[in-house]
Amino acid sequence: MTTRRDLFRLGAAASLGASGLRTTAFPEHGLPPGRPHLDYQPVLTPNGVTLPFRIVDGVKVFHLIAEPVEHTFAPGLQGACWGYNGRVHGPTIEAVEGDRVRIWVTNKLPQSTTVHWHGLHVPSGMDGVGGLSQRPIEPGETFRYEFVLRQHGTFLYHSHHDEMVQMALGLMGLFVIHPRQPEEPPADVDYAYLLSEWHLEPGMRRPDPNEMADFNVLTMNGVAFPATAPMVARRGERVRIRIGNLSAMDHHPMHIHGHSFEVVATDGGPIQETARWPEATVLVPVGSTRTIEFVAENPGDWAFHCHMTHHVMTQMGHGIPNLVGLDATASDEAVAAAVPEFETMGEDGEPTIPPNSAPMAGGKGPAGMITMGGMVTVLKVRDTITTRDDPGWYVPPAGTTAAPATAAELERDGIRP
Ligand SMILES: [Cu+2]
Repeated sequence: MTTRRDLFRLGAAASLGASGLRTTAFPEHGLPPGRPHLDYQPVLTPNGVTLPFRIVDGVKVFHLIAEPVEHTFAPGLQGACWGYNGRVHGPTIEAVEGDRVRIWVTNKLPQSTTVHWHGLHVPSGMDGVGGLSQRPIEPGETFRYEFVLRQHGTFLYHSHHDEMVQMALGLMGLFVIHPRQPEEPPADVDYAYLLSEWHLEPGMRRPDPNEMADFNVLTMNGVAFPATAPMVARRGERVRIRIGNLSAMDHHPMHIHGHSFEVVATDGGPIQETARWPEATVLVPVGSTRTIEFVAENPGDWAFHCHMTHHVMTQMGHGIPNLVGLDATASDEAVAAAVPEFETMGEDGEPTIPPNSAPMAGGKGPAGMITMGGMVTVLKVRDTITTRDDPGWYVPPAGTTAAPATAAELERDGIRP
């Protein structure tokens, strides 16, 4: 007779089997290196790049250089950051399950650093935690990290030494590993984002690592809307979006318009199909990744953004007294004198913007100002596309746009405004 205890044991055995799927035994020298476009469809990192590699004796060789970077968050907003290979964030590392990778890390920062491979099952001494798994990489030194990739999915890399400072300044990137066996169903297009947050006083250039709560520059792949490049999909395509979050203090509920999706994987591995459920928003906690998939079946321009309202604005929306309901025309001058950040949009022009700052919201849209900034991008779904370049604004079919009421319509429906 099968006892309850036996059932638990069977359950335990089954879950061990499932974890076997996540970490596969590969030979120490790895499998033949997976080739882009032949063995996998490369991921697209909007506003970012993929780290090049070379093959040496069957090993995929990469080179990361940690260094100071002059970074542009949005037009007019620059930061004195730290990044990899001249970029914030670092280039996306992309490889295939079973690859043996050798990643050289050169430190051109003014202080010591390490690199941690977040989510990867690596040998302990390759884990990159300063003082725990290795001694730090001193300025001017180059260290070797080498291991076989035993998983597939969306992972991260970041400094794990003086983390508060080094991550606040930008030392992080995405690490995407494709499966050795093709997935079913395959994604037609595969986008990857790394979310982060910064505190940059208007007029200052150095992001403040001491900030704990008030982040005023919210970024996707290091840039704030309207600097974020759109995602582009043909109607009917299966779209994958990989989202990593290495913000200092905030989880981000990422919301898509016009569609719903399933979360198919985390940085812990794939989620079984029977364990998925539909969502239109996915919470991406600090220090995690979430991968979502859906069929782009609704033509149009669709916002994809963090749903925290203070994360869809930039700099100027912070620290301003509550002025809602105030008769602005009567009090502008007094308020502007007391609160330098405040200025009502005048009839005769734009508000003045301090040097090295971005307006708290806004990009020009086809129907006026888009009143969002920060952690926002746009998914553009079209019946036909020829490239993944920005196809411009969607032109809705006649009669499918919200429009002012006519008197006849109001009369017909018995609406008395
Ligand atoms: Cu957010």
